[in-house]
Amino acid sequence: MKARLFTIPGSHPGWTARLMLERKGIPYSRIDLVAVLSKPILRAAGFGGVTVPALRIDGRRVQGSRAIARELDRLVPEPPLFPADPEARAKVEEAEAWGDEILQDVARRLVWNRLSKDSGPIESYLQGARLGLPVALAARTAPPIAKLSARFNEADDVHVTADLASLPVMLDRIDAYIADGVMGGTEPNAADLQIATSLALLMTIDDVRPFIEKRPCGELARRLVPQFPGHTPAGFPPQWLEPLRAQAA
Ligand SMILES: N[C@@H](CCC(=O)N[C@@H](CS)C(=O)NCC(=O)O)C(=O)O
Repeated sequence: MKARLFTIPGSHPGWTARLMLERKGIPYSRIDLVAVLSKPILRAAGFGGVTVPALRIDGRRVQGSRAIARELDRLVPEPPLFPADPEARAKVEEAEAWGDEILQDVARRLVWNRLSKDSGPIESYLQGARLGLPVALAARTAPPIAKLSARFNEADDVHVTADLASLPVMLDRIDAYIADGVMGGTEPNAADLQIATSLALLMTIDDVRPFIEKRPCGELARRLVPQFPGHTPAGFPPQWLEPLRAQAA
């Protein structure tokens, strides 16, 4: 089976796809793209959409972390990414969809907001990337890319303040998935791999990591995605973090 994964360094759903391919034992080549520039390249590669992860596998094109999960399960059923029991599967699918549609965006906005104001840390997100040019050189393109990405992803201060205010409830929700056995089993499922990578990205932000790392969800993310790159030093205005502090108190 031939597989080629198109991703962006530090893309959390890109890491979800990588982890799923690795879990299935499918050998693949990886093309790392620069954010924003990725869009025309994906089009030129024949994909219908403009986001990563995008996968060519066995001559087919599959785009989106959830579609990829299902295609991989179809092609290589073992180990499964979804439970066989329909009720258990529905719960995993609900958690996975929430991770994809809600949590992913929060993690993306928080990081792009910080990087659009200080692009220095971008180089740390490029560690291990296969961009076809030296990381230090690629990092020089960072300031305009970070600003455009922040704009495309609505990573403005208003959205990010609201995201930080809603994060305590989101973390409770993930810990509840773990307590209920929807996530956190010995064999990671599609919801584990979807949500853990967003948590891993969130934990690259020094302002946010202390509020996640010791919780069950933080421990799960560390176990499933120990190698996630990137480090953004503290920089959010302290009052934005008040909801997280209040929950931790
Ligand atoms: N929720 C979708 C969307 C993924 C998504 O938005 N990916 C981002 C990177 S994390 C992207 O490709 N952005 C385009 C860009 O940065 O230019 C999925 O899980 O596949």
